[in-house]
Amino acid sequence: MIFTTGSLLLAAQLVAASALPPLGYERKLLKEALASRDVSGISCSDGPAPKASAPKTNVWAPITPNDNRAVWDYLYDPATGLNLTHPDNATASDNYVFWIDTIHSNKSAVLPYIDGDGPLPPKYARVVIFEGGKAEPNSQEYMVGPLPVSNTTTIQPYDYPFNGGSGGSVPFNARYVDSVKTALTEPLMAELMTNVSDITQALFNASYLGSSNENTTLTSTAGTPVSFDGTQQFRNIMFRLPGVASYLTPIDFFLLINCPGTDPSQFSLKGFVTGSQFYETEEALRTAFEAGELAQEFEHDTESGWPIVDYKPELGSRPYDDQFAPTSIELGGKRYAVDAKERYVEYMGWSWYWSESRLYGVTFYDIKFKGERILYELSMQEAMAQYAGNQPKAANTVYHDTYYSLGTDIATLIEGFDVPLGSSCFNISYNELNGTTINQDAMCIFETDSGYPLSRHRYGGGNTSYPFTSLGVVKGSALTTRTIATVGNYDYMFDVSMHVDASIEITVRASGYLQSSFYYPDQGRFGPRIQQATQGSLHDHIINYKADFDVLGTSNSLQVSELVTVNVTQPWFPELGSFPQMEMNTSMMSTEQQWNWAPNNNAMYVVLNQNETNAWGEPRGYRLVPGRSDIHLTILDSPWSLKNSEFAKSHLAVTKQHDTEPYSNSWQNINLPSKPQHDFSKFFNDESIEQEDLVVWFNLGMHHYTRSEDIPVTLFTEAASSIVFAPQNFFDRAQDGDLKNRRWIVVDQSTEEGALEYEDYGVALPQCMVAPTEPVLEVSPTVNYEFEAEL
Ligand SMILES: *[C@@H]1O[C@H](CO)[C@@H](O)[C@H](O)[C@H]1NC(C)=O
Ligand SMILES: *[C@@H]1O[C@H](CO)[C@@H](O)[C@H](O)[C@H]1NC(C)=O
Ligand SMILES: *[C@@H]1O[C@H](CO)[C@@H](O)[C@H](O)[C@H]1NC(C)=O
Ligand SMILES: *[C@@H]1O[C@H](CO)[C@@H](O)[C@H](O)[C@H]1NC(C)=O
Ligand SMILES: *[C@@H]1O[C@H](CO)[C@@H](O)[C@H](O)[C@H]1NC(C)=O
Ligand SMILES: *[C@@H]1O[C@H](CO)[C@@H](O)[C@H](O)[C@H]1NC(C)=O
Ligand SMILES: *[C@@H]1O[C@H](CO)[C@@H](O)[C@H](O)[C@H]1NC(C)=O
Ligand SMILES: *[C@@H]1O[C@H](CO)[C@@H](O)[C@H](O)[C@H]1NC(C)=O
Ligand SMILES: *[C@@H]1O[C@H](CO)[C@@H](O)[C@H](O)[C@H]1NC(C)=O
Ligand SMILES: *[C@@H]1O[C@H](CO)[C@@H](O)[C@H](O)[C@H]1NC(C)=O
Ligand SMILES: *[C@@H]1O[C@H](CO)[C@@H](O)[C@H](O)[C@H]1NC(C)=O
Ligand SMILES: *[C@@H]1O[C@H](CO)[C@@H](O)[C@H](O)[C@H]1NC(C)=O
Ligand SMILES: [Cu+2]
Repeated sequence: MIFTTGSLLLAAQLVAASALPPLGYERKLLKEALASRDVSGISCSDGPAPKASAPKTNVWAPITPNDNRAVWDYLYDPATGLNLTHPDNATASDNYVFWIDTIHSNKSAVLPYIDGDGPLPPKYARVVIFEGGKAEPNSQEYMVGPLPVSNTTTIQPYDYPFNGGSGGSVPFNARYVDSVKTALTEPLMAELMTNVSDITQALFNASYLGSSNENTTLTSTAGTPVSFDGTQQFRNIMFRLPGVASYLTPIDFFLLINCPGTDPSQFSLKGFVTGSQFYETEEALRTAFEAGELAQEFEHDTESGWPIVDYKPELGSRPYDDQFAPTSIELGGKRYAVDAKERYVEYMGWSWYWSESRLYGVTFYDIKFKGERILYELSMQEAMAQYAGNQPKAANTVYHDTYYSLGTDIATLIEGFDVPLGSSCFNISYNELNGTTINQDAMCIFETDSGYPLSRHRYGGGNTSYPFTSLGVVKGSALTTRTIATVGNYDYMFDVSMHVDASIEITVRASGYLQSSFYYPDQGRFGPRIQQATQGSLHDHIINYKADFDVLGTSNSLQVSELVTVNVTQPWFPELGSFPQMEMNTSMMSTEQQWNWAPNNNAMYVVLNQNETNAWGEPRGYRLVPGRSDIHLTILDSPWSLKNSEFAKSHLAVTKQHDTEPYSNSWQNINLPSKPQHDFSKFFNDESIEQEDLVVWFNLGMHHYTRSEDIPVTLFTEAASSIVFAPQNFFDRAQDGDLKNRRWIVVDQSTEEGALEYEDYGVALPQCMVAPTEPVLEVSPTVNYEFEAEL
């Protein structure tokens, strides 16, 4: 059977393609495949989603490309007095724009607009200017608006979202290490490594002579943090064999330098590390080398192609694997409607808006079910990773991926593989200088079968007083919005799924290359050997999210129902005397706090509105249901993640919503562990959270216990984490009764032939999936099957 020819063609082409395609290759294939798609009535899933019409303008939308260009020109107009240099020509001692994004709109300005006839809130650009030209060089964030640029537009420091004491300002030593700063450190690095190239050549048959030297045979990498409090800057540089998978072929050689400020003459060597020894000078290293103390026992296999994600025939073959694997297809056509212009979706009672940004990727707003608001905002806030190891790179590495503008790394999804055939895909854009870069088809929306029925029950049987067997079963389906951000080595897959029973599931998965270590036989405590000369480095992933609940308005409380064991006596069990039973100890959390899931899940957490009750008088709410791998950071007092990563240190947190607290982290916080620009723990100042506007912050993630199956890349099946928000007395009953995708079957067993009633509510398997040239598939669910056995 042929479903969507173009997609299958695309799939086949991609499987055939080996190695890493040049940038834009998938996009080209996708275009060609879509253009050649045979749409002659073969597939029910052809055709775009029906058009929805958003009730309001999307107030969270990213600033437009025109606004970006106008802001750029406005900033670069000498009249502003910003004294900016174009980035192409900038040195560390110049002022230049680093990036432009969109300012988070104040909720206090948005609600009157979306819920009433308040004015459309003004739009502002978020601008980062690297100000090396100042007497005290720094990086400063600004808000520029209102937009579009007019004579009322102003530029003001964007200070209010950051609580560390310096607002939107970050000291020069802690700002993002861009190509300008890297260029300053490169000469020292090249000279130091050239001076020891005879040693690296002898030990590793490779050397680093400078990034652009034709004879350089090593790549270098240095992570974050590069500073503790902005008064110093260092780089702990690891060297690797080059290639597509250089992350997996590090060598046992590290260069540590100090490089504070803008003046390279102040930069210096801190030392070299190899064989788990620290050499403060070239001389010390050379002495050890000449004494024969630096022999290398293991060597990377650079020949056999093991690190590449292509077909590996040496693993054998599996029966039937030459057939196309089962796939999810929207046979009856799409069951959701989209307003692409306003970034608005409607699905089975749900509605929401989305936006996108350079820092946070795709974010969700005004999530309603059957017209009632559940969440005002749902957004990923930070993707963090912290490593461990007895070598300077692993021991030092903490990543906050907003630092790398995670939203710019969200690229084209491959239909049929990354997302089901026929998914609705949308471009994701970001601003770069005065232009806007489009990542085509980088966010996809698709509905899938849940893989299990939503609900079912079979009742009766036998020839008794109820001589029938009845069975009701409801189909489970969900609409998922998916993006994948490839931030350097890792591919993070972000899913938000709206289920038809009014629950929301948020899932993050990780694949891609491990940041690995050279293999040290005596250091299995940091992970196993996973290749000839590679050790998988132990690390944590913590993905922080913001869930601004508005359960029927902004007056919400957080109810805790703890399971407790109590001794009871019951007069009808005199023989037991006192015996233990469980019951719920229910209370409202009174103040803002960070807390963890209860051991054995012995507590239920519900965000509810005490003033809104269902038909049974119960307060209407949404429960936080733990999913898979709900963890927090293991180390709570590491010098590398001391006070800049407080968001990662508990499973959950709840705060009162403030316009001045839109983010849990700051994207440049990573380089300020002991003097944070923004300290999440300061959110918790004992404000009351009873019938207030609440924000729940939660972490997903994984303790990455590395394994040889992380070669070539980590597998999404295991590296996954999730949470569910499920209605808890929000309705009067389950939200499955009104779904017609169900069957109701009754067999009358009082008669010999077992007369059958089979109700499909008019929703049958469509016939149009069959290609005209293929034999017609006989499926007609409304006929009376002979039911002989029990159902
Ligand atoms: C960079 O500087 C050169 C020399 O001053 C100048 O000609 C050029 O226009 C500048 N480039 C940009 C993008 O401003
Ligand atoms: C403007 O910036 C340059 C560096 O790009 C600096 O040398 C100069 O002093 C600055 N001018 C003023 C007026 O601040
Ligand atoms: C948001 O609210 C804060 C606090 O009232 C205010 O300082 C800021 O200017 C507002 N931001 C925008 C974008 O309107
Ligand atoms: C701003 O521009 C508008 C129209 O473009 C004009 O009417 C108004 O006088 C201007 N205001 C100022 C302060 O220049
Ligand atoms: C590199 O070696 C040369 C020659 O020995 C020496 O003069 C120079 O100081 C060394 N460079 C560094 C950065 O140590
Ligand atoms: C050393 O590396 C070169 C390429 O840089 C390679 O041609 C040569 O075979 C290598 N030697 C050994 C002994 O591996
Ligand atoms: C690279 O090595 C070759 C062969 O040793 C040499 O001729 C050439 O000058 C080297 N290039 C550089 C930039 O050092
Ligand atoms: C962006 O700036 C460059 C100069 O740096 C200019 O050549 C180009 O036309 C500008 N693009 C737009 C869309 O304004
Ligand atoms: C998506 O991006 C492609 C390529 O840049 C462009 O041709 C297309 O018009 C964009 N689609 C929308 C809906 O903007
Ligand atoms: C229940 O009674 C048992 C036996 O007297 C006692 O050990 C236990 O502590 C009691 N548990 C509670 C929760 O009171
Ligand atoms: C919520 O309920 C309390 C007590 O029943 C009442 O005092 C309060 O006015 C109500 N608030 C709202 C916003 O309805
Ligand atoms: C149930 O009872 C009816 C009437 O007594 C009988 O005809 C029938 O065969 C029985 N059915 C089964 C499944 O035993
Ligand atoms: Cu990992």
